[in-house]
Amino acid sequence: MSSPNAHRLPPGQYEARGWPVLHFGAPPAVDAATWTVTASGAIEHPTTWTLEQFRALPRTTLTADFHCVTKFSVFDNEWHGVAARTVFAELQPTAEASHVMLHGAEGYTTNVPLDAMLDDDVLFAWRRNGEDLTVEHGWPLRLILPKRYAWKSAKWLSGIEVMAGDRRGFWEERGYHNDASPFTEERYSYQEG
Ligand SMILES: Nc1nc2c(c(=O)[nH]1)N[C@H]1C(S)=C(S)[C@@H](COP(=O)(O)O)O[C@H]1N2
Ligand SMILES: [Mo]
Repeated sequence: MSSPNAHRLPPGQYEARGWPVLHFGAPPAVDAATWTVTASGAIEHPTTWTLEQFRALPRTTLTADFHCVTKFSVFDNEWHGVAARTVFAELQPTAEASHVMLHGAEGYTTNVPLDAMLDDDVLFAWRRNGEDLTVEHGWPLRLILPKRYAWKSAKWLSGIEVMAGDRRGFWEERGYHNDASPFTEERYSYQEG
């Protein structure tokens, strides 16, 4: 039987009921009052924000699908946060900037090309469907990068490192595809050309 969402389900994925939780290791202890996000590297304006400062940036709400490489997809999530374009307009990447390493708590990292970060559906979010994220889903701040498998959507975001060149993150070093498009099933690094 085909679901009404079959036409936008990437190959090999299924539509999940609810919203599964998935991460490596245990979620960190989160104290929102002392949480900071630090932007560094190939940018004109290195910045450390408290959460309060980050949330004072212009906010946006957008609806997007979520695709995990373990094959579950979650449709029509309404995310609320700050658009990545807004953040990078503040940071002013230098001419050499080409990629971004997102740092989550506990040493998690994932790499994304800068131009993919500047797509109009990318945001740093703390709410979904009108509710604050739970810690297990990445509170107090996570990336949402809808056009890539969800391991790129780092939870518990603590750092935005703009790089002059590419470097592989946690899963990208452990056999996952560097580009991670669900629509062309870029799951594993042995598929890289
Ligand atoms: N910091 C951090 N972020 C992470 C992960 C992780 O292990 N640590 N796992 C990723 C993976 S593989 C997926 S599928 C999504 C899952 O997000 P969810 O638990 O909100 O569904 O978080 C991603 N972000
Ligand atoms: Mo995942």
